[in-house]
Amino acid sequence: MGHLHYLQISLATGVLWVLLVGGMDLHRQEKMLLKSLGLNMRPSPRSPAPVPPLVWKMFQKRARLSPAAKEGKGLCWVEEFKIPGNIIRVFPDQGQFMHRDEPRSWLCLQKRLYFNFSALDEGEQVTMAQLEIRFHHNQYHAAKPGYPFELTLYKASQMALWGMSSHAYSRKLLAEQSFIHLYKSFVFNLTEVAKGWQVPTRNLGLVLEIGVPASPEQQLCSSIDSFLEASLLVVSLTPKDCRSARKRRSTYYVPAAASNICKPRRLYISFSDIGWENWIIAPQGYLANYCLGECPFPLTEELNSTNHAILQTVVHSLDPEGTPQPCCVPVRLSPISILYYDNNDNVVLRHYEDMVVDECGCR
Ligand SMILES: *[C@@H]1O[C@H](CO)[C@@H](O)[C@H](O)[C@H]1NC(C)=O
Ligand SMILES: *[C@@H]1O[C@H](CO)[C@@H](O)[C@H](O)[C@H]1NC(C)=O
Ligand SMILES: CC(=O)N[C@H]1CO[C@H](CO)[C@@H](O)[C@@H]1O
Repeated sequence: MGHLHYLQISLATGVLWVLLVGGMDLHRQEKMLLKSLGLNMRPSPRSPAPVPPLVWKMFQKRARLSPAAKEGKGLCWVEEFKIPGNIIRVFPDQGQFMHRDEPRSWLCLQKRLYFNFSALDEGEQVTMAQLEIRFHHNQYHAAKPGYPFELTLYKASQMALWGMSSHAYSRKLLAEQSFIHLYKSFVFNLTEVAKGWQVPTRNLGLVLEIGVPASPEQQLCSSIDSFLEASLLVVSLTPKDCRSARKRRSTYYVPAAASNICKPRRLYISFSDIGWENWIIAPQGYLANYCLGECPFPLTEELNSTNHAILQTVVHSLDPEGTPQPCCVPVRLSPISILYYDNNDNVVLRHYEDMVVDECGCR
């Protein structure tokens, strides 16, 4: 049997053992790791939407942050919107077009917008939600000057039963906007509305209407619905993963000569090696490192030991058979950000604590 090699990653939710080489129950290990990442199973994206450019930019900016910047407000603060948050999700719209059975001929389209919030954990606090409505078509203009499109957005507050007309359930006006050109994209602040959607029964989505009220005929509409796309960008905060002002020690200086001594070693974890490349968008892997080395007697200051570890080395030096040396373990870890698709094909940018070993010590 080969040599077993374990990497210990302690995440905010607990301590996990990831099996790198060897024959343990990989499936169970993977489940534990996924759970600590907030997922109940390994996502397998079916029709994932492309990552919005804004989210890419946010990821790249976070990847470039220095360790010191990450430790400050760093990864639990969204500088782009100046709000707290460690998880950024983009929910694709899952609503259906509605049947227009009323004689409002100027109405071009009526659509339900629905964003499935089941991916949000109980402990998460929504700090921002922004709806974006885009039109792919960039040529189309309202047929005649003086006939602008009118976009109206409602919050649905009672279930619309199949076949009911749009007025058979209650809805609350959220926003109105008129526009001439279809190539514009519109952004609406839905923070307050989305906060209520964490209770699934209260999330009945939105109703979007677009029409040309000034015109009596419908031909001005063209096929506006075929190039409509909506998504909701939601920022949330899990306070347990954002303990502020965590005490961290200065970087561990490792003398080059003492190669046998406990210190961080390079370990690059590639997500494709663990079969996660189809749902983790970026990074493809990262430098996780691990701790390895001896904790010999006498323990020097650089090894940053506990009093207990110092006493243990003393006892070990007297009785090497009966008492082992202290262990070389991570004493300082730093976070990374991961961009991935979750089980609902949402794009998620999330901050994870304690993913990289920066410093080792004898414990
Ligand atoms: C939301 O997503 C969850 C998990 O994928 C699913 O079980 C649930 O049925 C969805 N809800 C709606 C209303 O589509
Ligand atoms: C969005 O709305 C929330 C709550 O109404 C408000 O606190 C916040 O400042 C708004 N954000 C922007 C960018 O306008
Ligand atoms: C080398 C090293 O990291 N030393 C640290 C050990 O711990 C003390 C007290 O926590 C720090 O002041 C040292 O910098």
